[in-house]
Amino acid sequence: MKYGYFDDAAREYVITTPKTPLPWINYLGNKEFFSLISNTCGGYTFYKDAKLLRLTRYRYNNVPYDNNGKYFYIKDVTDAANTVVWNPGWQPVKTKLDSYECRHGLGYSKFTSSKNDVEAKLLTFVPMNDNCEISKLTITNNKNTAAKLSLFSYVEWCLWNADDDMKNFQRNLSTGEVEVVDGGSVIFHKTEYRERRNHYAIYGVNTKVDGFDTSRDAFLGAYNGPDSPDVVAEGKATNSVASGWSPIASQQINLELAPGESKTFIFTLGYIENPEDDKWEAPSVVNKKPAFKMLDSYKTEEAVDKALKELCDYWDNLLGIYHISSKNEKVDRMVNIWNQYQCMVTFNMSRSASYYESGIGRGMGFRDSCQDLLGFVHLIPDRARQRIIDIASTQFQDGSAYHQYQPLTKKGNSDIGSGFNDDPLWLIAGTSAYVRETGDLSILKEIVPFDNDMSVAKTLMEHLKCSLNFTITHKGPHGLPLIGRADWNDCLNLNCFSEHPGESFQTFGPSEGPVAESVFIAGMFVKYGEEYAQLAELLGDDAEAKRARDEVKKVYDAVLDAGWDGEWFVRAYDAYSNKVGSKECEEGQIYIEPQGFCVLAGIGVKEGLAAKALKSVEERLDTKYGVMILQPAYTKYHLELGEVSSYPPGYKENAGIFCHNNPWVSIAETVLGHGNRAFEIYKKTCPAYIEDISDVHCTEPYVYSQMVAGRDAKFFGQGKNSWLTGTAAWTFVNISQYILGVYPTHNGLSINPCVPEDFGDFTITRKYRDAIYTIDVKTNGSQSGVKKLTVNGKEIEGTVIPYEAGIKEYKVEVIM
Ligand code: BGC
Ligand code: IFM
Repeated sequence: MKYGYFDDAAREYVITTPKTPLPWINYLGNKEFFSLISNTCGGYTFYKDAKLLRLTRYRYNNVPYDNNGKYFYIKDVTDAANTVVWNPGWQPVKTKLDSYECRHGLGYSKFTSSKNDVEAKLLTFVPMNDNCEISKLTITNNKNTAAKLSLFSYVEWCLWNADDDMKNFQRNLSTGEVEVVDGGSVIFHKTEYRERRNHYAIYGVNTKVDGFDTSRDAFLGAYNGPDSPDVVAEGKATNSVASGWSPIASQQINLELAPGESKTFIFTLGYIENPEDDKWEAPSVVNKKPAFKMLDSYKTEEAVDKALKELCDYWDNLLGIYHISSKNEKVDRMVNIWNQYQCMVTFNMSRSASYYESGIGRGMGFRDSCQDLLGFVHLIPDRARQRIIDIASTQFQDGSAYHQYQPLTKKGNSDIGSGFNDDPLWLIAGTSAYVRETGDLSILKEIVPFDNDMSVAKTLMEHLKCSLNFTITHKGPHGLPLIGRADWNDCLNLNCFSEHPGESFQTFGPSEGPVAESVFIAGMFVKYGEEYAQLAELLGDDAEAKRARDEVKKVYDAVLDAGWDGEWFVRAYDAYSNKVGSKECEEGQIYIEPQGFCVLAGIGVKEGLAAKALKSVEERLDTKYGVMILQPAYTKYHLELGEVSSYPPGYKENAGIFCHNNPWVSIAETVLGHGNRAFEIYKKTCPAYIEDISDVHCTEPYVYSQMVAGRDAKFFGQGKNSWLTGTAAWTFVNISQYILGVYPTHNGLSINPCVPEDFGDFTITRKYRDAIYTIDVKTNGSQSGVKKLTVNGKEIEGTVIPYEAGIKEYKVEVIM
């Protein structure tokens, strides 16, 4: 069952009922000012950092779902005896609407709904170059008679630090301050200005208003929720000026519309940071100039339409960088629009703010952001460059790294600390992808601090060396890399039992240990050790390249010696040197991660083990909704394994379908030339292919979720944790670089598709460095192998089109 449809021409997903199984959201903002917005106008806004600079409040884990948003109430008083109150997004009043539509587009959302012949059209977006969210609301009277309406706006301020806001009531119930200007057309949220004197927020509308409220209790009534505000019921704002408690911004606009008449209002929710000079001059007197300048820029419809066009042009440009045209509508839709869009959202959010991540827990993840980079580096290489340097700046001198950092401060988060032994290698992955995309070797020579301390800075290449050496110097009894607190699988905590016998991970948290080893990190080391060697060669350091390759060889051999279980790769060795993910285990005999990653790194290909491992995946882990992370699911808690076995069977890391590592297996299949199987795996978790089962899948049909419940779960096939997941980047890497086969190497683009037999011919346009490649592929019903490659009329050997500076257009013909 579906709850909407894709409008590819508009690049929108059109939701046709507000009652989606879960809130289906969108992200607004591309730089520093962001909002989350659901299909019922729920959501919240922050500046740079969802924890530290939160503008509006949201109530997580509340009932009903999706509690709090930025709302407009329309009160139709045309017939005084039968007044009706409704919202363009249905929530919070939930009056049954006569029509409803929500269009989530790239950086904007549009709502069109109607009740009793009054129509509301709401457009909301964050403009490219301002720290504000614009809401343009047009109300049209479709009645045969004049309509009398009152419009009320509503946003609830968060007192900046979202964590403190939820906990420290003894203080924050007394800190809220507002200032009302222009009779209520503009409301200033000045909380903390007295103390910090540098930032405030505003909510303004481009018209005179008939009243306002800034006290939540006055607007709602002390015991009401946003579904039944007193002020709306009374039809009269109270002009309340908040002092402490819970400040809000609400305006009342009364309007009379002739039959067929429309009126448009523009609301601006903005964040202002004063220039440093202003800071100490006038305590508690807000410098209003920048606020009025901002409001002025969006006071006309023309200005708003122009800003929206700028946003759409920005996306046109970005999405022109990799574009496919094939007979597979769903592939085109995901590749050209939604998968790349999700990659950009993960660039902005990492794992911080979604409807599943509160914005106050995780910030930017070291491994997460490095992997996200693989999916957006071609879109925004300059920002990717800065991101790599920011991430590397949180690394320690021994190569290990803070697992997470806060986006505002860019400093490592010491509550979580380090000890995830895969982290260092992801920095090589991200940097290598950046250099292959751009050819910019200068990044490797940038001086980058360790732990943000410039007194201990070294070049980025030295940082990568520390990453490599970290694995080299942290190996266990089988010559395999030590796992530390965990590797990619956060929940595989193999050292906790040894340090706290009898105590669970939930009590003590995972710790580092001297013995437990990871075959997955071994796979990573083989792949990224080689990528490191190539970077060393580009810098002319052949000795270092050789050293790296010698080390890779040792780990490769260690995997063959101790990491092969007969039919598949072992997952790990625990703190007692017992195998994890082996036929010898009672539960959890096979894990997906080493099968995917070892094979994509090339391990066991020539030895004939790779194909066996992938066959085992197909036989033991595959389901109709995707490939499960492990089998058989753990039915009881294993102290020696940690959090993985704390989940009920079928959920999350305990035998869920972790979408993130499905593309690893699909890529691994392309390494073996299996186009049919690679694509079959791609399709199973691909949002566009599972749109029809939205009632089972539940999360948004236009983006990937972190997890789909596995076969052992009660709700097999149900998605959770949509949007912020490395799945976005890895599936884009899979489809764009491996299945469609356009892979950036240091010397130029390599074209080597691996598609299903019935995929048909296709054309890809790819901007790469400063040239445009038009790539026409004739597949001839074949799954893999390039028979002939012609570039600008000349046939070339191999699959790599040598990049030559100066050539701006490459016309490429591929015959498979
Ligand atoms: C996992 C969670 C786990 C957490 C622990 C996450 O990455 O998905 O299941 O609770 O890590 O740190
Ligand atoms: O690898 C992690 C990631 O960092 C956060 N989400 C879950 C993954 C698997 O545990």
